[in-house]
Amino acid sequence: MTDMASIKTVLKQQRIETPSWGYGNSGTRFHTFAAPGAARSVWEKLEDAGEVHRLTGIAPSVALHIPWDKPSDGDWGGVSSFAAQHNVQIGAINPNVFQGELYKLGSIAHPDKAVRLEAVTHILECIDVMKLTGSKDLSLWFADGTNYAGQDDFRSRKHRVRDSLERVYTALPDGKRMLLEYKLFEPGFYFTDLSDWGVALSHCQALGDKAQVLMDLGHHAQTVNIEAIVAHLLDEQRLGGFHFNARRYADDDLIVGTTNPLELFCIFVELVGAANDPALSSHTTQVAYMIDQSHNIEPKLEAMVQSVVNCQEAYAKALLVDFERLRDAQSSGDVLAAHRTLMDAFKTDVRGLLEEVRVEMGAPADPIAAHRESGYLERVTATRGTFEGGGGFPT
Ligand code: PSV
Ligand code: MN
Repeated sequence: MTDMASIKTVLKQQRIETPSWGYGNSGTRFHTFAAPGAARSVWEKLEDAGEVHRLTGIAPSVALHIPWDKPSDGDWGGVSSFAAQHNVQIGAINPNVFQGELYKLGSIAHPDKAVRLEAVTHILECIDVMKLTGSKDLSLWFADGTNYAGQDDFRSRKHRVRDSLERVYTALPDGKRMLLEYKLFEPGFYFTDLSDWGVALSHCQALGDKAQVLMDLGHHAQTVNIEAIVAHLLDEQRLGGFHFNARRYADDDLIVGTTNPLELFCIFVELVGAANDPALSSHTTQVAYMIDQSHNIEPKLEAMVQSVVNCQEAYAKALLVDFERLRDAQSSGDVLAAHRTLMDAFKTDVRGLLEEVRVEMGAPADPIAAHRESGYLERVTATRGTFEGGGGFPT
């Protein structure tokens, strides 16, 4: 796409979902630092998400983690209306089947049927939360895995996972999806039950169309070509969504686009390429773009605004790729012309274009500067103080 008016129109339709847990204090296993003004409750997280949406214009939904975000009175309707008052809606619902003592040996793959049932029951309750909040996506990540060779039987675990997922899938109403997230390692260090995209994909294909794969950028082995996985999942029409973040070493949960901007750009190039393909364009419209980060030392709100802006920049650059020139170079075997065509777009400074897009959408031209000048952090710090405790992940 090279026509600027069309590029602007498409950029205005971009949506990035922010995670409630990114607004609260979070830490490493060494320490959780207390950030002035960090959100302490679901209400404060929704307020902050509303502010990120006001600043960026493209972050109108918030993913919730249950039970971290469960209101004390259990009134989910109240959560939805509070969100609406702050111009955001409830996005993906993330069950938590990894923090209870009972989950030491797993949740849906646990050898004990009673534990598996408890995990499934919690996920079914999360489907009820979806119904009450209007959420469309059930976002599933399992910490299930093992630490030692021989600890448990791989195939039995696979059957337990499949059986549990089938119970959940059956309860999923039409119009709602199950997003299945995979992760190479951690907390299991020998094996994880949903270790990679292939395992997640095979479960999704067996379950049905409402089951889609969720890719978290931090959940692969070093050097894995993530954009190629994106292409494959798109082509299979099974890419449900992303958890955006960045890493250098493991699942670092740093701000997306900071350590490897080229990778993020290449991911968006695959998405734009698929959106231009009539066979895949409708599939690409349902991909959920979510941030999943742990802001340990950085100010939470500014980190979130920066994350959204980084996704916006990567997308804008991907939209600038001259696909006609690229396909010509590819089909004629002109390796370096093809590469340069991509890099031309990657090296383009899109900041001016995005300022125009934001202003036309009624958002500030520079969301970071606007945030710093707004006094929002000072205001919320005056009421929230500096809370010594969790709210994010891990705590
Ligand atoms: C696990 O590392 C993960 O990426 C999953 O998406 C969780 O839902 C999220 O972190 C927060 O615990
Ligand atoms: Mn994730």
